[in-house]
Amino acid sequence: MEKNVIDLKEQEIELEKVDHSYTADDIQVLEGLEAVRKRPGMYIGSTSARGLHHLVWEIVDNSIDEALAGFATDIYITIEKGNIIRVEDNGRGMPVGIHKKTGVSTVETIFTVLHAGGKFGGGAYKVSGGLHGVGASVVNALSEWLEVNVHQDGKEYFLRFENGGKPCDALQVIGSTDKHGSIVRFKADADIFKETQIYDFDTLNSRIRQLAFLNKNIKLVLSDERGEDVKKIEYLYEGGIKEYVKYLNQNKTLIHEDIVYVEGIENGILAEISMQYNDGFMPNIYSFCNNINTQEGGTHEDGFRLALGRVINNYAKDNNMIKKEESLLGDDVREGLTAIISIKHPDPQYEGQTKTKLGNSEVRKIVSGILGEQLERFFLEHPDTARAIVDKAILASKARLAAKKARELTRRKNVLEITSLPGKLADCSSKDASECEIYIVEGDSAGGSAKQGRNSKYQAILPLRGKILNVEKARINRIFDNAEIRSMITAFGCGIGEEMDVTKLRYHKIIIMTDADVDGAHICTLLLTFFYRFLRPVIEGGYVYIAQPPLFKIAKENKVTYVYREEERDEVLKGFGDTSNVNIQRYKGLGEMNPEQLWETTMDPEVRMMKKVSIEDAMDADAVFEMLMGEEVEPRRNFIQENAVYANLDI
Ligand code: TSJ
Repeated sequence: MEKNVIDLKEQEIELEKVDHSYTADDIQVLEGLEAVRKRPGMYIGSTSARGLHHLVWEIVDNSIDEALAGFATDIYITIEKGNIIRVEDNGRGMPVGIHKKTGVSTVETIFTVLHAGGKFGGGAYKVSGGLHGVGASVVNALSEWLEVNVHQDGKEYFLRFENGGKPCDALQVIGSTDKHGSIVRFKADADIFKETQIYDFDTLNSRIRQLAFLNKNIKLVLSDERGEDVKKIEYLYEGGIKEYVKYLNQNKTLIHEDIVYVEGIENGILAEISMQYNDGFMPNIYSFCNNINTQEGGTHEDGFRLALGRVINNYAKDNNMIKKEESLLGDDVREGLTAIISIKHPDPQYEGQTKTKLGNSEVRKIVSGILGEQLERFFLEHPDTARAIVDKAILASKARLAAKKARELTRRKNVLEITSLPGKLADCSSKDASECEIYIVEGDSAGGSAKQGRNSKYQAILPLRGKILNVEKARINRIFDNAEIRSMITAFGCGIGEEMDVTKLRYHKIIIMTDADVDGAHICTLLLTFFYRFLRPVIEGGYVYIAQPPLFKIAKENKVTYVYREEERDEVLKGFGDTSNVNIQRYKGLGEMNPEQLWETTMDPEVRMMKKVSIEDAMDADAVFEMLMGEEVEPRRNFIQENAVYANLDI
């Protein structure tokens, strides 16, 4: 493979709006950052927890670029006490010289001129300044303070900004050093991030692990210094996306051992593909461009599908596994396939509703060429694997025809049933979907309490018996035969899969309420997997929540406090002072709560805690359970859980 060395001779920053007189520059610069503070959403999407975490990625991406350019190997990301973020790399260090057009140091320019970072350096695969990449100056603008240290040529430089990005001084030499690299520390501005300034360890951890998978041989270290015990996780994947596929398939039964990995570079576009089949039926195909998950697919995915279909059909025909006139369809060859397609492109064009569809047309042929040629060779070298894959596709094609009939039957049945809601459902009286909620409750006894405790005007209850079908492991006809799934579909009223219409959804909050134990967590996973596979717009629309029942009830005399986290329990106890006649009750299941308690703790919109499920979270549902726990917490409780209730469970 060619080494991706960026030509970095071009040191000049292209400034978009900067005048050549320095006084005028200063005004322009201030106006730039002021604009960011006035309308932060325009630059980072939102000022919610999501926007807050975006600041971290904006900085980390710059260090990734330095590593992709071949100059840094290690990146440290630390959450310091007080929710201060520190990002450190061992690259060349940001340029310290005076910048021609601004008359101040390049370091200062990077942090005070909008988009300066994105335009910086020429050439290859910059992941910073990408899809949402807005540059380091935006982070500076939205920080209470930000500090930069540069280690370069024996000297250590320092610069601090305050009050939304104003430099406190010029860049200074503060000492000597034998290291090289860049360090940025910042504190997000509470005036901007009003909702929360607390970083979620799991959110940072999942993305950092993903970045490590996508960029092989870069060491990424995440530390959390906020708690009493420092948490530290180190990632370095020599195999890159090959290890990503292994990770995604870790709990699956494989139909072949060796993981396919191919790579190639053409016209400055680097393409890597890795894949392996499991015995499941759902495809798990994720594509990326410059480390961004292209959720709407695009030309790299098209190229992948093209080559995959062609190579498998050719092999099947050449080896007389199917007749010359037959062919396996795309759905057949993708059944049970886990694949990562990752390209690095110097000038990506994004399209689609969410701008996550790769549009560059030259990519289609490049990816299909690289995969086509190398997969064909892989099949010749691994005939057992090739046969296992083709056999699976042939089975899928037979099942497809059977399933089509079954689906037609079910569809007709659904039409009949739609007039009568499932018997187990206790519906609400309101018909205004925007105020209606449906609780999917584990077990009849908890379902009973929920029915009695609810506000029947806008809260519906659907109890589920036992475990629902794992849709990852079942063919389509069995999915529609499952009683629990059928009652959900009928209750929701919006159909399913290709025929679904989210505007017909009868409840704008679908709330999963399961016990805070391993079984409950498992049911929750199964439900989310089902939603992800068949009701994706419902997750995308933000309609799905996970209820958070309390773990403990602490009572002293007639004062009662409900506690939702282990750590919180000790705080509450301290608050009680004398603990002699304190009664601590650990809730094991929802069934232990009477209807009033269930309402008070878990269902009353004024006090309950819920986690909103995001599509990213649902993505590798059964691979990492913690990821299913969303970032947003409802409603007006002024603390955010740092760890999900279930996060420490071993599933
Ligand atoms: F920009 C930033 F603040 F977000 C940031 C940049 C934050 C962190 C933690 C690191 C970096 C960064 C930038 N790491 N490495 C670099 N490299 C350069 O800026 C650099 C250095 C030298 C040359 C050259 O041509 O000599 C070019 C570049 C882009």
